Amino acid sequence: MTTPSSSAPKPRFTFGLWTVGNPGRDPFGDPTRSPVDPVDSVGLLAELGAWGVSLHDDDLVPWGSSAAERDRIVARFGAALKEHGLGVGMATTNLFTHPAFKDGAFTSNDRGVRRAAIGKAMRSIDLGAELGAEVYVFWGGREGTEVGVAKDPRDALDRYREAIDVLGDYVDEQGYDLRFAIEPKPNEPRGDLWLPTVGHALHFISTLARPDRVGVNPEVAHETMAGLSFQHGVGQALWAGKLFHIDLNAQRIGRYDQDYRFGAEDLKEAFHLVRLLDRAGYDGPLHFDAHAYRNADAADVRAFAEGCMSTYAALLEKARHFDALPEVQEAMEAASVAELGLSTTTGVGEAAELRAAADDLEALAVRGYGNERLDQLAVDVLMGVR
Ligand code: GLT
Ligand code: MN
Ligand code: MN
Repeated sequence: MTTPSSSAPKPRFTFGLWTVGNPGRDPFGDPTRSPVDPVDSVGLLAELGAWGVSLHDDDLVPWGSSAAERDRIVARFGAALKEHGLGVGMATTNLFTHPAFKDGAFTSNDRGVRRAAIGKAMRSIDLGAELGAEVYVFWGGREGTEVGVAKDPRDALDRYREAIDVLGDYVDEQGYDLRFAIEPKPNEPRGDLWLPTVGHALHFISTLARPDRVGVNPEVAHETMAGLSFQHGVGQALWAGKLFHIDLNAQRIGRYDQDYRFGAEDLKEAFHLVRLLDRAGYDGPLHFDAHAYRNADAADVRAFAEGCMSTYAALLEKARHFDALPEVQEAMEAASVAELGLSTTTGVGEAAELRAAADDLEALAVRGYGNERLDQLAVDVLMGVR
């Protein structure tokens, strides 16, 4: 098997404080694990070889803390990051736990809630900037509805855009070096969420006052819940220059948001994803937004975190091995994979030739594309038999 070239940058693996610190609560049952001190999560992640962490404001500073408590907690956490040499990949705001956000945050029907949500995001942006976060994520946890007549989708999108624009102004005014990334999700916890997929989010971004500042944070589980190919969603984000961050986990189609350990489901799609990110030269944080099974104890949480990273690293090796195999190169040739990268037309004065080209259809129908062989080669590599 080929080894990755030593010049390739080391993957920057990150974990949310809410992932390795996940207490194993679900809608039907109480926590199965004890709360984890964020400073202990920093120590664990450093020990396991992660590059950094990510956090919601409330993961670090419990809501309701006084200003003095906040400063003490943030200083202690910052010192732990420094001590262990960990970075902060992204920061975000919890706009979904507090009961005031029950009808949404930036898109609540109550203007007072919307203003409070923007204010909470401002404080949280200050925290992210203070900790040196690269990216600020907007996951619209409760931005949606169950009742079709309760909200006009056009008004909701106006308010969503207004919030992101106002927060962009705030980042500029404060002089922070922070990019935004919108995280789409089709449903859960609301019946339907606004910006349900990568495609919806990409269009929304094009309507913002500062589209350059804003990209997407696609999550494996969320696109898969919608039955979509994650590779294709990420591919379109890369194509648009908008892959600012990524949430890695595993999910089966048609289920609730499972957030399993990366690679725990659909290894083949995970292989496609890792191969795409590698070929595209994505060098942003590789963020595991996943949690251990509810029956995991502390030792198993460790196994969970190690598994996320080791599976990614193994798939990266498999992807590079796959592309280096002579039989794969032959099969790619037979499938005309590189030909899709060539322009179809010369762009000028070809209408007559193009019209005539339609006469070739019968002859063109004869060829095969060798996709069975090509796909089997990927399966062989994944199974380790080639
Ligand atoms: C929550 C959600 C995730 C988001 C996090 C950021 S919080 O766990 O399920 O997909 O990325 O707000
Ligand atoms: Mn996520
Ligand atoms: Mn999820």
